[in-house]
Parts: sequence; C-alpha cells; structure tokens
Amino acid sequence: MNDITVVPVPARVEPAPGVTFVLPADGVIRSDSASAGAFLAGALRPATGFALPVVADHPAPAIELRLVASGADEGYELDVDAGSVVVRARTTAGLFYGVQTLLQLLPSSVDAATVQDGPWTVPGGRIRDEPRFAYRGAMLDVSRHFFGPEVVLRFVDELSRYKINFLHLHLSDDQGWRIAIESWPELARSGGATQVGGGAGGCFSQAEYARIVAHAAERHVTIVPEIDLPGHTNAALHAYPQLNADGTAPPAYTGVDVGFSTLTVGREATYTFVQDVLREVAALTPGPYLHIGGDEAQSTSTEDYLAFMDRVQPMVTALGKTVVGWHQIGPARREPGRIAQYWGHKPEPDEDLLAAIAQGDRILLSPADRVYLDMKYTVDTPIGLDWAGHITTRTAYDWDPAALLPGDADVAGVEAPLWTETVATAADIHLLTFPRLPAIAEVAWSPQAARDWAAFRVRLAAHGPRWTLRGVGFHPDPEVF
Ligand code: TNX
Repeated sequence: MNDITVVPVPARVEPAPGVTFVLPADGVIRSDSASAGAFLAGALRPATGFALPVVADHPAPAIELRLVASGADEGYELDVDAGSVVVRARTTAGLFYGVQTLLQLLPSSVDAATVQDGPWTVPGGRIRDEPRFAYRGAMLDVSRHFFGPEVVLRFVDELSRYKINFLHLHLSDDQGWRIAIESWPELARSGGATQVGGGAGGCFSQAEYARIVAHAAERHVTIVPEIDLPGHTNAALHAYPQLNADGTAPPAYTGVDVGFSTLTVGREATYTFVQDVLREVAALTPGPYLHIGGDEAQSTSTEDYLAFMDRVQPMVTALGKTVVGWHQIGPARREPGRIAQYWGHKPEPDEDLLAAIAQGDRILLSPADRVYLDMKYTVDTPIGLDWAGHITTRTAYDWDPAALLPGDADVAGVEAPLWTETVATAADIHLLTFPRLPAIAEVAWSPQAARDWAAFRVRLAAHGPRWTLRGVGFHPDPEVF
C-alpha cells in the first residue's frame, strides 16, 4: 500500500510490504449489507467478467463486508492480506466508503465497461479511515442551464466515488424553474421553458426528482434542494402574474445578470406560494435540509428581507426540515440548527457571515476563490467566469478549512458549487469539475496532517485514465498531469 492512489487520502494507511491479494475468478462476496454487497459486485463484474455471487454466509469469501458494533459514523477499516479483503464498518455508509477505497486500490482497468485482462490485484495492508467533516458537498445549478435526470445521475455516480455525501441542486433562479410543483403548475410549464441564451430549458417532474433522490441515496448522497428566495425569482414571477405587485408578469429572462428580481414581501399571495412550494419540495426530500437561498436580494430592502425571512424560515422548521441559506441570511433570526453557506472571497470578514457565527449557525464553506467550480482554471479555460479569480487544481486543494474563519465558527463542512451561466453540456460540467472536485473532496474528507500537494498531485494524476475509461472528460491541468 505504499504507492496507493486513493483520493481522498485515507486517515491511516499501514502497508504490508510484499503482500498482495489477487481476486480469484470464482471469488465470492460475503456481505452483512445486501445493498453494499450488490453495489460492489455491480462495480466489479463488467471489467473482471467474474460472476462474484453475493451471499450472507460463506466459509471462505474472497471479499467480506462486515457490519461491526464500533467505529465512527462513516468510518471503515479495510484489511488486505494474501487470501482475502475485509471491510469493517458500523454503518452501511462506512461499508460504501470502504468499497470505494477498494475499487481505487484495484488496477484502473476495473473501471472499464467491458471485460479486461487481470490480474485483479490489491496491495496488502490495513487502512483505517473516517471523514474530517460530516458535510462534503457539491452543488449543481440546473437553473441557468437545465440538465436532465441522466446527466444528474451520472454526476452523482462520480461524486460518490470521492466520498462526497451531499448534492445541492439549485432548482430555481431568474432563468428557469426546475421542479414541478403540483399546486402551481405554471412554474414547470412556463417558468421552466427558458434558460440562459434562450434555449428550451426544462423542468424535473416530481417522479424524475424522486428518481434522482433514490439513486443518490443508494450511493449515500443526500439531495439538498434549493428554492432561491426572495431574489432570483424572475422565472416564478414570469409564470404567475398574481405574484407581482402590479399584477403584470415580467418577460422571461435569458441573460446572466443577478439581483433584479424579488418576491413582494407585503403580499399574502407570496407566502401562499412559498408555503406550497416548500411543502411539496419537503415532501419529496427525505434529507434533513431545505435550502432557501437568500443571496443577492439586491432588489429587496433590508427591512423587507428580514421580514420575509422571519416568516419563511419557521415554515421550513414546521415542515420538519433544517434551514440552509447563503450567508446573507446571517442577520435574519435563526431557526434551530441553521446552516449558513459562506461563499465570500475577500480577506476581510463579512458582516453577514459574522452575524451568522454570532447567532451560532453552522457554517458550510464554499469560499468562491477556492471551490467555485465555475471559475476558470486559467485565462485560457474556454468556459467559466473569473470574478473570484482563476482556480487551478492546486488553489482548490491547498487550504485548510479550519483556518478560514474566526476560531469560534462551527464548520459543518465544505461544498463546491458549479454555477452554469457558461456551462451548457455534460462535457462542460466534466471539464470544470475534474480534477478540481476530487481535490476538494480530499479537503473535506482527509485529516489536514495527511494532506500535502506534492503527494496529492501524483495520486490525482492516476485518476486520469479512470476518468477516460468512464467517459469523463477533464482539464489536463499541467501542474497535475
Ligand atoms: C454568485 S454564489 C451567485 C450566483 C452566480 C454565481 C456565479 C451565489 C450565492 N450567487 O447567482 O451564479 O455567483 O459565479
């Protein structure tokens, strides 16, 4: 295990020099979790061509997934000797992460979709691993450009390989509404019919959203839906004239400006609308969080903003969910457990962030100059923005989440947002996401003391061939490859 290329790097690795496990063609997987066993077998069968039956009981299994009584929430132990591989974890999430590590210990050809030559070797030794942060997230903006369920499912597959456990979907913005709401059907029909540049847009049906939630859950990824309020609401205002103070719907918006739209804080219709939307979205979402945006409400007065949030945040709590908002929500009276998502990029402390910290919010770190996946890598990147600077893979990797905020901040974790003003295709998503997202996954998962750029870039480079086998394009960052 000396030269293993696992990303994120495990907390502890003890190599057993000279010891190698070779997966036998007639190997059996014994698993205490049917889902974890099936997932592992499903990942191994295409490239190995082996049958790899999954059973609950076997005297000499090649690979064993064992649920045990102790261990961290998402932690696991992986023991590899000449005769067997054993993963031990207290939770099925832990088993899943052990399985992801095991897949990365096998030759990269294991990621091929068709049968390849072995031998299917795993270096001997022991790994003991657990995450640094409980929240390890990515965000996809499906509003500026719409991406259908298949693209999102593939995105989830890739995230989960790097032990990312939350996918935040930015489901509404000025340019498009992306989740069908049965009580307000024009949101999907008319609010969803546009996107940046004037394309046809689209909108998830509730069944499609539920399919994304279920597919993600199988990979231990929790969906965090965002309905951005009270700004970023032109698509809703366009769909429903009665949400507008003068009763007139604004035209659809296909540009990339921000800050021009707002719900009308003094109108009752606004709260009927918000309540209905949050109720339906909460009912479709098994995860604990409902993200209500709150950013860039530049057309809402401060007084109106606070009044709006005073009314809307308790709705989220009453629906049994925990409020998440962009850090501008900081001055608004908090609900229990609230998370404020920090997306600043300036060295000086942000007043809204400080208000959130002072109220005791948990802080989710999305510093725009480190983890905004929509920033260009360099001036030559063909798509992307640059308002927070250029972000090379090294910039995304080389920082410590504990050192970013004042010492009393309660850091929930790290999330990398991909805004899609300039992102129109799955290939565009891949270009901006790889290799930066795996770098950020390591920031969120691995202990700071186990991380170091020089070693990381070597491990990361080994993933290029795997992405190619899986049909994932990536930026060939010259500092890595
Ligand atoms: C800021 S980050 C925004 C988004 C844009 C993004 C582009 C945040 C909460 N708001 O509306 O898409 O910049 O990088």
